[in-house]
Amino acid sequence: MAALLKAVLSASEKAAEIARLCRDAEPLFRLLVAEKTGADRNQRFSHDFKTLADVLIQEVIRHDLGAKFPELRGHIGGEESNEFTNANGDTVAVRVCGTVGETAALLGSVLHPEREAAELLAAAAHRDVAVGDAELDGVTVSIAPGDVAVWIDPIDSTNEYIVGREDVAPQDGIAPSGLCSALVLIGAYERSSGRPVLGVINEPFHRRHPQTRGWQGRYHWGIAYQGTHLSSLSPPAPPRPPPRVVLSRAEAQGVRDALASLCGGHLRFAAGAGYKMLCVILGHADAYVLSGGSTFAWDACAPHAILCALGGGVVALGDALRARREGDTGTPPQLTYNRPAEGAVGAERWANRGGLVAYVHPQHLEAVLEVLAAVPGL
Ligand code: 2IP
Ligand code: CA
Ligand code: CA
Repeated sequence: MAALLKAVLSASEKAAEIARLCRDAEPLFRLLVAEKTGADRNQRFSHDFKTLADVLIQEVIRHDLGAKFPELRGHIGGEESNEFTNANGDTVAVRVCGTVGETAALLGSVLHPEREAAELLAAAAHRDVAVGDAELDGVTVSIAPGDVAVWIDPIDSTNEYIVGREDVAPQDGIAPSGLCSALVLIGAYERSSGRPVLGVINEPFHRRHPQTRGWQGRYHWGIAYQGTHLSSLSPPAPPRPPPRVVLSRAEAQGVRDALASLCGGHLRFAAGAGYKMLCVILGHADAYVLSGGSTFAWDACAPHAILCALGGGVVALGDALRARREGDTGTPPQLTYNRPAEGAVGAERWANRGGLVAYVHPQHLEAVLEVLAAVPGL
């Protein structure tokens, strides 16, 4: 398992490098800005540049993990489809090729005439990124890569990534929006049960180096496998009521009102599904509630594994409320990651349809479910 963890961390670091490169290297940043301002947008290719960055990052992670663990090939899924249509109307499958030159040529066929941009991206895709983290040598849990599958969200909170605001002050540790909520999420789940077992969250834009002003990232990981719970984070502080809850700005009014009455002044709003779960992981919030189906397996798998490693989890809100109303007093069902939703097509197959609650302390989960059970229509 340590080998798998190291490989996932290295892949997340390479992904973070590419995400930073797209904001730092002028030929790439120009394309991002064109997208943000709408200037020249979608003129060159039928997808936006943001999507190309996402697709490339996902393919780099898929390539690197598959190269190290052939048993994982065919079991690495992600948010993005890798098919692009270029200006000539040809369909190009974005992938990491055998050499940097071949990858540059392939990306060039999508990005034409932006040759420099294609070369910069190809070089980053082929760069070796090693993780020198001595702590990992002590991780001895072993799990066969052939027993797990992977979900990737190459960049979560893409809107914040594009807009790129750096001046949003955090409130009690939670940034309401901004570049810091753009994250790389890589989660592994057990193929047979669908339970999350390993998660990595990489924050490419954690902070600016005080002297060089260059971006410094950081990562967090967790393993919850067959009774072993390990994490890069310190154990959570004991629970203190009332729970501090973080929500999407798009959350339904009835849910907001119910939770506001539960947590008084402690209701917070933030961008990014992954970032809100990270806020719970880091202890800035006690729960993240989402009543709708606007997150997907790739949003939740990695944070969920880390939450499980810390003694918490992510429950399926709709199922939990149904069971509760039927008088079931058992442990609410956790989200799982191996079964598509019946009757759904496309990305919707992997939507967390009934919403979710992410938490560390079961007491906080219980308090949240109790008030939500009284919300009509939920
Ligand atoms: C999105 C992103 C959004 C989130 C949405 C996710 O993923 O995290 O910010 O909405 O649920 O699916 P909100 O910010 O309202 O929580 P992506 O950026 O990868 O599309
Ligand atoms: Ca996402
Ligand atoms: Ca994404």
